[in-house]
Amino acid sequence: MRKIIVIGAAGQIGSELVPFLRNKYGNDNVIATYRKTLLQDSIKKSGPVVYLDALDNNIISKLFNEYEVDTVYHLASILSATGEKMPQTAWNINMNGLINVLEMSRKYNIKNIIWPSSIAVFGPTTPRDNTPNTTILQPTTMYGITKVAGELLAEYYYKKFELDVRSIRLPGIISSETLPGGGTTDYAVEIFYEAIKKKEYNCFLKKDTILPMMYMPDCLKCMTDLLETDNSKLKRRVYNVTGMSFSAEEIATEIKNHIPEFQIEYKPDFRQEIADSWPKSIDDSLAREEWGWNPSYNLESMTKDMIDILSKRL
Ligand code: AKB
Repeated sequence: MRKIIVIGAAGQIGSELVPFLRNKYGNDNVIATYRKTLLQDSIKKSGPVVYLDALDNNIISKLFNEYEVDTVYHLASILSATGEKMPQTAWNINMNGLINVLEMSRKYNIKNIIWPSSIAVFGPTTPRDNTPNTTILQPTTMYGITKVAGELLAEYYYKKFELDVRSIRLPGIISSETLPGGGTTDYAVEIFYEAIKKKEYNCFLKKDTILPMMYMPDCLKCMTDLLETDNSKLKRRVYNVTGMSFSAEEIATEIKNHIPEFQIEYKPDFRQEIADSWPKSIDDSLAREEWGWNPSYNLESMTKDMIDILSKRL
């Protein structure tokens, strides 16, 4: 059985990945770590929980040793919109956090590391439709710059030290448990909360802005399928993945099919420029070929599920 540590367990992905992993690998085998944001009670009650600052090598080393960790999910990161407000902090947390985790993983012979990259590695010079796995990477956000540098570090540690780091370029993730914070794709989650609570939403992107997205159940599947794939099948360290692509207007129309009185207004802010620099759709054929990636949700099924879950809870 694996001994897994999840760094950044309180975030949008971590808060759902931890219960998913505990279910699959056993409660005691998944250590949830947090820094600023406190963990949900259900995570605290179901297994080990510890404080970890990825900038502090001593704590990482202590935990790897104490729990005999062999697998790491390093999720702690500052996202695109917050990164534009504090670029130096984004560089510090995203880059120094990653290199610490890689260094400690090398020292403690960690078997596998999963570190999410993002569609933010692409920029205005990248082809925007059906963006290939190997293409121009010239991002214009600090977040994107840290993700490109992180991908190169992952390749470097694999080639030089045989450290098995694997990465997926996640699109916007839509989920019902924990709100995302500080991203450009966050609108696609907020819109559901506002549609259910207030029947209206002020969207910070233009209505014709199309971005790649994925529903959380597919994201969890993707992060665990990639981990469990035999290394001999993988021809690269970093994979494009996607679930669906839609415009802000298309998701609003889909929500109206369930909540006819829902109204949306578009008031683009600084995040529009970030969204305009990213692809509209992603070619994830290499992930499909090499490790069987196959998402289950599209705009229609994701919207129905989100509304069912959130209507009961809110
Ligand atoms: C963001 O919007 O910054 C993230 C991402 C696409 O990586 N959700």
